[in-house]
Amino acid sequence: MNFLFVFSYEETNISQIKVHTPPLGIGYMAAFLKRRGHGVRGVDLQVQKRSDVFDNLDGVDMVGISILTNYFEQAVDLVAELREKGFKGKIILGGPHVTALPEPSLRDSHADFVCVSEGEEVMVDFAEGIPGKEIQGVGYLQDGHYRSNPLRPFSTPLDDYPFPAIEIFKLERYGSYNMTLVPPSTRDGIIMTSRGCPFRCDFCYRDDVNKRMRLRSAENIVDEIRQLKERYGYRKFSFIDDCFNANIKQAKRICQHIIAANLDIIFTLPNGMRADLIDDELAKLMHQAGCIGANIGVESWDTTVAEKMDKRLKKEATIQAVKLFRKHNIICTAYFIMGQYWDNKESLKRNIEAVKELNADFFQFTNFVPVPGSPAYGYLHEKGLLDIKTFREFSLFGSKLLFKHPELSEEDIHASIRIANQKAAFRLRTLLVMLKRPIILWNVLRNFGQILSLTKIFEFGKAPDLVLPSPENKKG
Ligand code: B12
Repeated sequence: MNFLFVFSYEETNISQIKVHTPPLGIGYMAAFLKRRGHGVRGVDLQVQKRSDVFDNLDGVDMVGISILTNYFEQAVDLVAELREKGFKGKIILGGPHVTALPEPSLRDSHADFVCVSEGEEVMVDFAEGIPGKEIQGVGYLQDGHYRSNPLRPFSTPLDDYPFPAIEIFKLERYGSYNMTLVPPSTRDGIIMTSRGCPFRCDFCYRDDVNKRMRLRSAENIVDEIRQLKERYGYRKFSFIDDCFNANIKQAKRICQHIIAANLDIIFTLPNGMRADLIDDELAKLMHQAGCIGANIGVESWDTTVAEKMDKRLKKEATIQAVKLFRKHNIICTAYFIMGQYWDNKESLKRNIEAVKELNADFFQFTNFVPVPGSPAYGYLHEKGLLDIKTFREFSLFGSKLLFKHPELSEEDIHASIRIANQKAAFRLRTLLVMLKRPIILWNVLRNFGQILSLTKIFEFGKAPDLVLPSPENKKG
């Protein structure tokens, strides 16, 4: 059979981070199908034109569309256009948004099938000619009724997965996952060393099928790095795990194997590491293995809010993590969410104060987005508090309040993000980091426009009357 996979994406006027990496989800499904001799093409709308989809339809039996929430409406339009242009094959949707909202995704899109959770074995079943109605993990409509087949437990060890078939994408069009730390021409090799996450932060999407975290062996990961280096010349890598150091022993093992294999690479960890699972040995091994940048998900500096969002991170551990990364020459960015359901003016003010108290190299303060599939989305939905006109507004860097906040206005949150980013930008630390790594200064100047629209640091509006935490509350 012949398959065409499309990664749904569109540029909108809502500020969005312009990082594009080859979609590994499609890469893995393609590898599974190619290994069994099926034909697979890929069109990634992050870096390709919509017309490329229609130029690649000849002889295709099935189109699979991969969807993040922001790009759901775009995918719905694409299904309609495929039908209008007479595509007679089957259309299946998948990806985080669809796994979170399978029935509405199917009904709103008029696709033939939806895939809940991971699609490798689902697509192989389709390729082997098994009717969709009998495939585990598939949802479909029967006489207008939504039917979802039992979910597929994960049996195949990740080490037995073929490496993602990223060759189906236009690899020369992708850049680096990290816009600041490396020269602009850098292209990243993208690797996922594990699947799933043992933590349960309420703002994070998770595919509840794989509650258990699954790890690859360090040998298998080193083999993939070596192959990506030899085949595509990658020297800079991004490990995009949900939580690279959820298992600190595993994280050390991976670094030890990279060092032992003499791979001579550099890498970054763009998706927040767990700050309380970093010790001196791990930071040292990460540096020796080639790590130049690691980000930590702090999210809130207010103990009550951090507890309510199930982040459960002690401030001391976070401060220690920043110190260890500095000691071992690893640039650290701390992520904070502003405008969580639990936030109030005092907690927002605390997050702003974290700039001084934590003093990480960089900070990223973003808008709270209740993504479908996250506990927060479920909670707000249940309480009828969601205020969603279009999923297109689901940008971390947008400023739309996507639910009725009990205490804060859109302006409170927008202004607190602006002030926090201003405080973070105009610090001695920022200057010292740039002097130590001039490439960062060069990249900031080169991406100045985008950084301004993302951080709003040069917007000088009225400061929201954020109440200062009273001294007795300082302890919080
Ligand atoms: C890499 C990544 C990015 C990259 C690029 C996207 C890409 N290339 O995939 C970048 C940095 C650009 C990115 C950005 C964003 N991201 Co992001 N990102 C990820 C990350 C860390 C890894 C994705 C990945 O490769 N996973 C590994 C593969 C194996 O899994 P997968 O992609 O889910 O695919 C499997 C299944 O979903 C399924 N499947 C997927 N597609 C399809 C299609 C078909 C037809 C079928 C049958 C099955 C199927 O089978 C696949 C194989 O098992 C995930 C977290 C995660 N763990 O997945 C977040 C994640 C996907 N991102 C998320 C979000 C919200 C965003 C943003 C929209 C944030 C924002 N609001 O601004 C932005 C969008 C901006 C943009 N530029 O697009 C959310 C999505 C939640 C949701 N409900 O949509 C996630 C899940 C993070 C989270 N935990 O909340 N992201």
